[in-house]
Amino acid sequence: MRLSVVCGSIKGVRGAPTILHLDMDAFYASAEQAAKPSLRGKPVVVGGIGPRGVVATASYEARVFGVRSAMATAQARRLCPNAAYLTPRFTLYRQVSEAVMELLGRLSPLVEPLSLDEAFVDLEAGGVEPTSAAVRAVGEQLRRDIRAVTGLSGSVGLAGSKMLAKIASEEAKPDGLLLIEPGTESGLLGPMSARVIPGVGPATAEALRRAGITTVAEIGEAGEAELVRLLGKAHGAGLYSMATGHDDRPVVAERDAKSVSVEDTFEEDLTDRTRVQLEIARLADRCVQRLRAAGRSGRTVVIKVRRYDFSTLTRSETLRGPTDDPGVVREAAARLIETVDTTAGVRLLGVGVTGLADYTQEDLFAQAANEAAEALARTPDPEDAAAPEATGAEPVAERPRRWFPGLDVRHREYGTGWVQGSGVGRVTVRFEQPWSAPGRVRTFAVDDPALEPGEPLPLVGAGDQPPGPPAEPSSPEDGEAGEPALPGPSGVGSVSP
Ligand code: TTP
Ligand code: MG
Ligand code: MG
Repeated sequence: MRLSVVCGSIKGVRGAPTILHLDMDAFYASAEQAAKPSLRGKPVVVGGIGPRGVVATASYEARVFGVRSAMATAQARRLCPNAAYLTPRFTLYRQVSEAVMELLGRLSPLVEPLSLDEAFVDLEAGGVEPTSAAVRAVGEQLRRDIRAVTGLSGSVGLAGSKMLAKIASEEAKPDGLLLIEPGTESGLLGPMSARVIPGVGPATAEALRRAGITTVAEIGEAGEAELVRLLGKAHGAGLYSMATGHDDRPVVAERDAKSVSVEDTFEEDLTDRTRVQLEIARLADRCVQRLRAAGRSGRTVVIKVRRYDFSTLTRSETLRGPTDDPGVVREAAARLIETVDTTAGVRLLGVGVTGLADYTQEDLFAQAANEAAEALARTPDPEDAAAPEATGAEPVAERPRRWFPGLDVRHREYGTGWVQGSGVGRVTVRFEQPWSAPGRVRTFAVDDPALEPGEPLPLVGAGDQPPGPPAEPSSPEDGEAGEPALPGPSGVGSVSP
């Protein structure tokens, strides 16, 4: 059996390619190259720089050497020893992300961010004429606007469904646009790896491969019954319908999100039970902060635990009614973590609330019962700067200043620059700005009083801004090192549908 297609078009897909998917190219690394003229055109790796660090992303120049997201930084260093290894600067990435999302918001009221660098936009809801020519023009203009406002490139996919639009932007990378003309979907998709279908991870791909299925076309040809037999009812049926293009998932604006979650990866595995409980309580509080910020409440509390061996599990508990009470969420999360064996070590913990509602049915009994516990458990400072974070940049608040590579600095005499490296009591700084020519390097003692942490400089629109002498001093706590969870494609620290 072939794909369920007539003349190559697919059911469950719009007649016009009015769903736009944008994804920024090598996002963190491109932002670093835009900020640091000496790194343009060179391999750059952004991520945890500690011994247990993991690569967040690599510039396309570093990818040539095989460096990839989620790879151990130690392995990346072996593959590409000459790359610049930089600590993430989330403040900057968030600023760029906000500017990009603002541009998307001008196209349509229906914008669904998936991560800092990625979103779906429903152009039809934005009143764009549903023709290929019109949506292509909007996509090209968007790419120019993003370049002008942020200095960075993003790739755009345009298609009649979310799945196809995302595949299109991936195909268009880097710095491109691909529009999938209605009617050509199955021809394009058929030969692609089954892995392009959402929900086909390594395990599913392996199960399919053992049954001789490696391409999207072969999923369609296998038929629904065979897929259900291989993968179970829900997964098999869902996969079959995606692979045959039945993807009518709507673009959902952020306010309609179905869950809120936060998570933290720890630089060192947690083995101490009390510490695990404390971190879960902290995450529950942060999760509720996000929930409240979104004006929502939820009924199901979920925890996520990734163990030392990367095995990941979730546990959930559904309450009698929706809540946004930190005590209730913290209690549920505490009960859930009790059911998980963490003795061998925990890499990552997460807390989420799903089943969101716009209102709160106050659970007065639970609230009363939890008041005392809440008072006990409340940490003096919920934004505790000692909270671990995802990248290997360790907290600096209570220790002597450490100069992580990539971070901004100001020197009383030489102005603004960034840390190129440090060790044996010395720190090397390159003095350059986003708008300057590649700058010179100078070395200082780590405790040089003329040197202090700086702020990210704007990437564009500051051409006439002189590097200037330092203004007011900023404390290390303002830097990236105390940032919370890394927002990423996995929904880390994000509001996700
Ligand atoms: P991606 O969009 O997946 O990757 P990218 O933008 O770096 O490169 P591409 O051109 O292929 O889109 O992720 C966006 C950012 O999210 C990325 O720059 C860094 C961060 N990230 C992580 O921190 N960890 C990860 O495992 C991944 C995949 C991304
Ligand atoms: Mg990207
Ligand atoms: Mg992305």
